[in-house]
Amino acid sequence: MTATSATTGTTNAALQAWVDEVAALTTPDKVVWITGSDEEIQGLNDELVAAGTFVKLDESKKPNSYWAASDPSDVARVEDRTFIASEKEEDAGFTNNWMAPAELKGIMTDLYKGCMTGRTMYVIPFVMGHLNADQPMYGVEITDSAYVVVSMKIMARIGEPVLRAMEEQQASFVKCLHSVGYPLTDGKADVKWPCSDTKYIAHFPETREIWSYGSGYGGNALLGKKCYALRIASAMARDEMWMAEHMLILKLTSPTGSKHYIAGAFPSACGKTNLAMIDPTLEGWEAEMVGDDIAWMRFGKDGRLYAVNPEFGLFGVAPGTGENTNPNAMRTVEQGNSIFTNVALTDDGDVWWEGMTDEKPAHLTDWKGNDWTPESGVVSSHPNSRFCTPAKQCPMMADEYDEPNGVPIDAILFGGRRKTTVPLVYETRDWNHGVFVGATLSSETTAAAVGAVGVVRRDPMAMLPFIGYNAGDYVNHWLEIGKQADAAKLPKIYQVNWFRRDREDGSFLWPGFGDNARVLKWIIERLDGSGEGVDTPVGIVPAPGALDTTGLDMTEEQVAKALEVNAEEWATELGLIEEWLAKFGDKLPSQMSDELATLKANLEG
Ligand code: GTP
Ligand code: SPV
Ligand code: MN
Repeated sequence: MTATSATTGTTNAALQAWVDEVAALTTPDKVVWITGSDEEIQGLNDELVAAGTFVKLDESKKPNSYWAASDPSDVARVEDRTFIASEKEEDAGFTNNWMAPAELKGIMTDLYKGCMTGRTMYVIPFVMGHLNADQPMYGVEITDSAYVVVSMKIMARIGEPVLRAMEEQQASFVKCLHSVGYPLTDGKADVKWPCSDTKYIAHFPETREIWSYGSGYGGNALLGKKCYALRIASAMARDEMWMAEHMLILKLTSPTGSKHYIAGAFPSACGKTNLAMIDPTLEGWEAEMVGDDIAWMRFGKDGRLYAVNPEFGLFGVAPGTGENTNPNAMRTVEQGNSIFTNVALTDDGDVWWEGMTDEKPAHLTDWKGNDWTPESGVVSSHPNSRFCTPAKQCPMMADEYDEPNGVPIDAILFGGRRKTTVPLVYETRDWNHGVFVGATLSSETTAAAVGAVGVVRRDPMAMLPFIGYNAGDYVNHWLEIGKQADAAKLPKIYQVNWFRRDREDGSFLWPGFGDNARVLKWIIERLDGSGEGVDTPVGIVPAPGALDTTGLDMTEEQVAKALEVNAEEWATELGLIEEWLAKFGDKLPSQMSDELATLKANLEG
């Protein structure tokens, strides 16, 4: 295909050449350069409605919003189909699937041949982070999915202004190629959610390229997010001494007006969006969101770590989001301009999911398109159903979100879902101890990725599925970051666990959500030097009475249970940690062996 069959083109020569090359390979009917204008996006939404992919929601309930149901096989990230194709296998490491780049490109080139037949090829220029950043982080996604285009419009800064800047700077960019893998050969009719049984989510870290095939689901298809902003960016960050992390960014203002910025790394579907949008139950505390999923952190001139949220939208887990748990998310999606995927549709043109309201609607269309009633005996919404909504619509978005240099981070939280063992909160002794706690972080698996749910696995820094290189080198990079600044300027590191259960009745020991502000308050008091803590073998936990439980319906004994460091549980944990660290082989930084020895001695002591 030549540039003349495109609706427009670009004076960025490298980009034009790549677009021509992909069009020649994938043979779309036409090429459309996405400008990002409202009219253009409206046109695509209308096309998606006509194709049956979208159902438009009632304007009076959710203005300018759409419901989509995916193919039931295409509902989450596919970790076993995700590849880090570095030149050397060792550079992908034991946590990643690896294939030689030439071999993988060979296989995928065959798949891409003619894969856009009968379709439109969209070219989406985008920037992760701010267009006026010191070093704007450009990408271009080529896709044959209109669903991807309208989702990218929400999730990233895209279109005309980005392309013009790329042209002025003749900027380099991350090449992101995506196809749903469903060519309409010989006039074959389209389906509501085209995808393929053959899926590849491929990353080429050395050449900064992403090739995705066969899935339309968020993390597999919106390539600016996990593929670029975490996997490729983590490799860039290693080379350039910064950090690309799976973290929320939260601003907290205390009743006396002191401001703190906290970053938190929790695995997928383990509470980042909820903490980023927290509605504190403590009088006088104000929370504002800076980011809910990804943080890029760089050292500022003052030697502190500054974090920016490179995204433009929120791609949040729907189930469990409701007035009682996350009112700020409800306020965000109510304004409309959103896409809801794999939730249930109400009879009056709105959406519903488990946990939105206590009372269940009498009738729904479930995510599989079936009639649903409270007696159906199945959930109405897929556990990984998602809302895709503009970040700026969140009523508690911090002004600092627009600050290209980001916010200085005071504390980093590592968290996960653990029924046992891990206390509600503890403080690490220093940066290296914090890195050890991050490197050995664990969580029960969730529906955010295809596979078993509820199985405890190690998830270093909540980045297991997102580290774009060798995990040993990644842990070492964290240690190197720690050497770049005075200890006093580095964030303090904490572990938290909102998900611990009562051993007797299996209920959550901690109410979570807005009450997590009580834990944040203790952390801030520790930063200010006023919070009281007691030493345990694993770290410092709040002293009895140090956690503000005013107005909380919990006995002292229950609080103690949530904070307990249980010797038996930790003996088991130590064995699991040792097994995990052994997998790093000679890539395990010696500091981690030292920390392990300290933990062992503390537990035995
Ligand atoms: P990704 O977008 O997949 O990276 O997930 P996330 O880390 O942003 O997770 P999210 O905040 O969407 O939470 C996932 C699920 O955990 C939701 O169903 C929440 O209701 C639930 N959850 C979040 N915070 C808490 C909490 O403090 N306590 C309990 N019990 N559940 C929580
Ligand atoms: C996650 O799985 O961690 C998500 C959703 O945030 S996705 O972007 O689809 O990966
Ligand atoms: Mn995530």
